[in-house]
Amino acid sequence: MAQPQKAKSATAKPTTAKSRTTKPTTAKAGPAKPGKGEGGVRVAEAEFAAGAARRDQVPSVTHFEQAPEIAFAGRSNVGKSSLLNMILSRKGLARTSGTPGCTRQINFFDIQLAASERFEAPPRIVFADLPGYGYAKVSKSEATAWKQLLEGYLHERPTLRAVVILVDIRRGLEQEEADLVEFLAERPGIRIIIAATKIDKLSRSAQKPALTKLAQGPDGERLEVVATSAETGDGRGPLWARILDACRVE
Ligand SMILES: Nc1nc2c(ncn2[C@@H]2O[C@H](COP(=O)(O)OP(=O)(O)O)[C@@H](O)[C@H]2O)c(=O)[nH]1
Ligand SMILES: [Mg+2]
Repeated sequence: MAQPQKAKSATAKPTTAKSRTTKPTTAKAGPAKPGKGEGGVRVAEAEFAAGAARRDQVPSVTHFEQAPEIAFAGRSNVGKSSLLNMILSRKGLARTSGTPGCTRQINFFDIQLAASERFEAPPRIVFADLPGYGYAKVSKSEATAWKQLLEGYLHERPTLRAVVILVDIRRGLEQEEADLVEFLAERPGIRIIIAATKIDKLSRSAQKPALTKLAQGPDGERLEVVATSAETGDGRGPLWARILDACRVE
């Protein structure tokens, strides 16, 4: 992992998010769309770092040198693994359609970003893949244990900057997601990003009203929504832009 050196020069430079529109694009983007600005985020390294099924297994933030952390939450089958692979430009890093048994833990991914002149990005970032909350057919004691793990993590993780809540564009925000939004409202320092998944399943004309509806939070507040498709690569740039923006705020 020799990447952080290279990335240092990018953080030292006083680049702002705005400058990206004026610079010529050179970096290649992820799987599908080259796009502009953060669409060109290049993931130099991404590796599975740890899995935590219990509180005491959660790696300490010093293990990641206090790197900003972004968590991903969503019910099973929403397309979480596919989206993680898409934005990381890695095919099999997060397992798609894995057995539920594999996802009942928080999985931490250690990510090194390549430096870019077009946007400011931390050299290192951690993604936490949260297990599906609430839905799986498990025993009550098991469900309680997950809830404690999840809520403890969300409450106490000092480096957590944002939670990306994945919602299938065809289903919209349901009770479980609304509960999570409300839970997170208690920690205003943590950004909430709604990622609408599988937008390729709807026609363009049907996407717009569905997205507008999604932006309506449980208490009538506006939520930040990004439309994504792991199938086409749509939304990679906008999602990275929000993630990097959340990383910039201390
Ligand atoms: N059409 C379409 N299918 C998707 C998309 N993302 C995921 N899927 C499919 O949805 C299913 C569940 O995806 P997966 O990533 O395993 O969901 P997870 O359980 O939330 O991790 C798989 O069959 C994927 O191929 C997408 O953007 N478009
Ligand atoms: Mg999965």
